[in-house]
Formats: sequence, structure tokens, C-alpha cells
Amino acid sequence: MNGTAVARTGMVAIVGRPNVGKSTLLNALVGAHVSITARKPQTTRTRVLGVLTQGTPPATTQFIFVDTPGLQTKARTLLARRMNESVRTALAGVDAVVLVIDARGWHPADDAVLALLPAQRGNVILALNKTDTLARYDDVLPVLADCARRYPFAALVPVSAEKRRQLDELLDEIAKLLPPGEPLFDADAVTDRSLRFLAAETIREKAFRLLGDELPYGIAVAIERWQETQQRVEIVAALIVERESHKPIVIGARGAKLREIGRLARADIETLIGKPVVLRTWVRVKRGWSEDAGTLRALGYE
Ligand SMILES: Nc1nc2c(ncn2[C@@H]2O[C@H](COP(=O)(O)OP(=O)(O)OP(=O)(O)O)[C@@H](O)[C@H]2O)c(=O)[nH]1
Ligand SMILES: [Mg+2]
Repeated sequence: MNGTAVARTGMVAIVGRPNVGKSTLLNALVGAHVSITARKPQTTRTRVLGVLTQGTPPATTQFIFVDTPGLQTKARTLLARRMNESVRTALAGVDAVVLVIDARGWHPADDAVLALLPAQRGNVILALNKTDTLARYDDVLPVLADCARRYPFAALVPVSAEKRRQLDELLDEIAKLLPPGEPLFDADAVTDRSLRFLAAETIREKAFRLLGDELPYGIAVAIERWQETQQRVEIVAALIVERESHKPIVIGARGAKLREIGRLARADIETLIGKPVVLRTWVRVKRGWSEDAGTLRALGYE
């Protein structure tokens, strides 16, 4: 046995205000689409684990990333309060924290996230994301200087989650903070979430992306039937909306919208599961679902 080969394993929380690219970063780091993303804020609703294992035994490094909802300053519904609670829970007991901000500069809403971080713990890394949107890469330099004054970050790493830039540098910095320990997940695992949950989230992602601006926040997806045979999986999923008046919007003219959501989701779910999928979707009205603890639990939003 090589005495210097030590396995490292650790939990890493990814936190930040809404829409800075936390889920895109998680997916890029683990190399799989485990957490849904959209141009709109408040896409992520609950804690999602993404797992990356590097190296060969016994010298493996296992990163267990926890993607969290964007911290909301105005948490009006029970769902919103649960989302903020899941950020706080994720921060407790992790080995490292990646705070994600937009590389264009510090935003007042970043202060609220910073306030949740333990002072002087030395295990918080700042990821300045979306560097691809800067006119010149050097524009990030004054932002780095400004951020370094705000908190004693263990490292500050400019990245582009979307273009997969400087992710190895970020992983190297995180790895330094992971404690010795045997891996908790199989080397090829990418998440702890069930295929059922990932399928429901995939459908919600398509609805988020295809529907107009206000409606998506009132949508949830429930898997009502999941029947798997050797050849294929049959799934029935309900898109739950808050109001009767939302139903025709989700369905679209002659069902065109719902069909498109289903078509895009089915393709992704097939990739996820690795066999043909028959997906049937329908729309159900459930008033006040985002205030109902039982419904939130049933949907997997802890
Ligand atoms: N140009 C650019 N866009 C990015 C990058 N990373 C993420 N985005 C985009 O930013 C938007 C938000 O990304 P998400 O990953 O859903 O952001 P989030 O922080 O998880 O958002 P919430 O879950 O709502 O808090 C999406 O449209 C992404 O495609 C990046 O590196 N560059
Ligand atoms: Mg997200």
C-alpha cells in the first residue's frame, strides 16, 4: 500500500442569490444535468446533491456538492420560507462553501447570503461566475479586489459555468478543504435524487423555460404513475397550477404548449433513464399548493 495515498471526501454547499448560475455550476462540475436551470430566478426549490469522484482508489477525492435555492429576501409563501431554510440547513455541517456571485460585480442581495456564512471559518470559496459575459476578462480584477475586502475567502476563482472555464482551478481549491475520508457514494454516482424526482424536475424545467414570466413560480410537477418494464418506462405526470385561469396558458392553443413541454422533457428523461419513455402530461388545479406542507413534502420539497 502506498502510505501517501489518502482518500478525501467532503460536502460542499453551493450558495448565492437567485439566478447567479449555481445549478449550472453544479451540473458543469459533476458533468451531468442533475439540477434544473432556467433564465428566470427561483428555479431551484430544494437541496439537490451532485457527486463527483476523481482519482482511483485508494487516492480518491469525492466532492458531494449541495445545490441550494437562491436566497430570497422576500420569502412570502411557505415554499419560499422552506427554500431559505434549506439554504441554512445546507450550510450547517459542510466542509466547504462555494459562494457564487455574478462576475460583473457585488450585488446588494449578495450581502444577505454573506450574512449567513460563519465569520472567519476559512472554508468559503468565492466563485465569480459568468466571466464569459465580460467585455474583457481583466474587468474581473477590480471585482476580485472589492470582494477580497468583504470577507476572508479561502480563494477567489473567476469561472464560466456555461462555457466550463476554470472549473479545474475551482475544483483544486475546493479539494484543499476536503477532509480525509472514504467515499460515501459509488464512483459513478452523480446524485442522491431518485429518477422519479429528476423526471419531475425535468418537466418543471421545460415549463419554466417555455411559459411566460409570472406563471412558472406557481407550477409544480407530480409524478402520478411510473411503470417500468425491461423495454420502457411509462410516466404520467400532472402539472399543478394555482388557478383555473392558469390551465389554458399551460395547455396552450390546441394543447400545443403542453405537447412541447412533454416533447422536450421526454427526450431528456430518456437520456436520464437510458430507455424509451412514454410520457403523458396533464394539468391539475390545486389552489394554494405552495402553502400546503403536505403537498410540498409529497413533491420532494422537504
Ligand atoms: N453567460 C452565462 N450564463 C450563465 C452562466 N452560468 C449560468 N448562466 C445562466 O444563468 C441563468 C441562471 O442559471 P441557474 O443555474 O438556473 O441559476 P441559479 O443560481 O441556480 O438560479 P436559482 O436556482 O433560481 O437560484 C441561466 O439562464 C443560465 O444559463 C455562465 O457561466 N455564463
Ligand atoms: Mg438553481
